[in-house]
Amino acid sequence: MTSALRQTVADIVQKTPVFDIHTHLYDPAFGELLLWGIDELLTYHYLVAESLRWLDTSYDKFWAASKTEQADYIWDALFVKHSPVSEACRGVLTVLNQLGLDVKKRDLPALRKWFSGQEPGAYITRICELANVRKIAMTNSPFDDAERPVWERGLQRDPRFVAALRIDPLLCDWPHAAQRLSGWGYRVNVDLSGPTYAEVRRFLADWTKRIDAQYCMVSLPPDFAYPAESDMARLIKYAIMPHGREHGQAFALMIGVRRQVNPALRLAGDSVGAADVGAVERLCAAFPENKFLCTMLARENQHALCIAARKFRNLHVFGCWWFLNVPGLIEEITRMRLELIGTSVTPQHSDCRVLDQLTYKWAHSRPIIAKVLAEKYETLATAGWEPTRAEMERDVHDLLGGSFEAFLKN
Ligand code: FIX
Ligand code: ZN
Repeated sequence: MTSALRQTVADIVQKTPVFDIHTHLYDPAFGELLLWGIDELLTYHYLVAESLRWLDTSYDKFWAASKTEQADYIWDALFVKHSPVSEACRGVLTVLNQLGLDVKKRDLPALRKWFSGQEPGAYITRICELANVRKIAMTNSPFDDAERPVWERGLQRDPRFVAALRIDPLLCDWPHAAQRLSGWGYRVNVDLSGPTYAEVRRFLADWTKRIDAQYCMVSLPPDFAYPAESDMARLIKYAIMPHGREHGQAFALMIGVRRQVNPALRLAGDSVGAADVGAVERLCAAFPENKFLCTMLARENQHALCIAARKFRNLHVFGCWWFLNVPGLIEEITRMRLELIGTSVTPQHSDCRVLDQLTYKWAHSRPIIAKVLAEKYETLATAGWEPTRAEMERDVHDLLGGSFEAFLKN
C-alpha cells in the first residue's frame, strides 16, 4: 500500500503541468535574450562561482575570454578535473540526459555540434514538453536597455510566456531611477515631492498594461525594513500599494540578497543574509487590501515566513530560491511548509536563466515534492483518511501553480 501510494503521487506530480512562476527566461520574440544551448548551460552564474574556486586563471582573464572559452574552462574544472556532484553541475548532466545525449563520453565538441543543429522554435517546444511546463513567468524590467526597446517596438506574444514587472532600481536606487523616469517623460522629483507618487503610479500602470504584468516584483537586501524613513518605504506606501490595489496586482518580495559581495564575480558575486520577517508581516497588516508574494533567500527565515503566511491570508509564499534550490534544503523547506500551511503554497519556482534548465530544475524538484507529499498522505492514512486520486491531482495542481493562480485571481 505504502509504496503504491508513493508511486501514485510520484506519477501525478510527474504528469501535472507546472506554471513556473519566476524565471529569467524570455518569450522567443526577444530573440537572443532567450538563452539556450550547451555554452549557456555551462556558463550559468552558479557554475561560474563554482569553477572559479578551482581555476587559477585571474578573474579578468576569465571574463575577457569568449563564451565558448569560458565554457571550456568550466567544463574542464568542474566536469573533467573533478566530479560534477554539485546541484548546478548535476543539472547540466540531467539536461543532456533528458535530451537523450550521452554524457558518459565527456565529449564537449560533440555536444556543441548537436546543439548547433537545433532549430530554436522546435527546441523551445521540446524543452517545455520535457519539463512539462504549461506557463513560464518572465522577469521584465523597463530599466533593462536590452529588453525595453523590444516592448516599445511591440511584439507578437507567445502565450506560454507571461510577464512580471520587475522594479528593483525604482525601490533600491531611487535617485537614478528618478532620472530615468524623467527621461521617459514622467514628472518625478528626486525628493518625492509634487506629482512624484502619481507619476510613479502612471509609470507602473503604463508598464503593467504594456506587458500585461501578472504581478509586480522586487528583490531586496536583508536589511529591508518596513515601515521606515526611506525612499523605498515611501514609494511602497504611496505608489506601489495604491497601484497594486487599483490594478488588483500582487507585489512579490524576494528578500535576503546581498548584491555584489564579490564584484569580480559579476552576476555570480551576490550572497545571502538573514532578513526581518517582521517587515513582511507589517506590510501585510498595513495593507490588507493588497496581495503579497514572498520568497526569502536565507534558510534561517523560512520558518518565520511560513508563520507569517498563517497569520496573513494576503501573503503567498513561494519557491526555494537560488542557494536554497538544492535537494536537501528543498525537502526540509517543503516538508515544513506542508506541515504549517498545507497546500496553500507554491513550493518551487525554477529561476532558470537558460531555457534548457527547465528540464533539470523540474526533474530535480518534482520527486522531492512528491516524496514529501506522499509522506504526508501516509500519515493521514494511519488516521484512516485516504485521499482519492482526484483529490491528489487537485493538491498537486495547487502546488504546481494552481494555488498561486487562485491567489492572484481572488
Ligand atoms: O533577483 C533574482 O531574481 C535572482 O533570482 C537573480 O538575480 C539571481 O541571479 C539568480 O539567477 C538566482 O537564481
Ligand atoms: Zn530570479
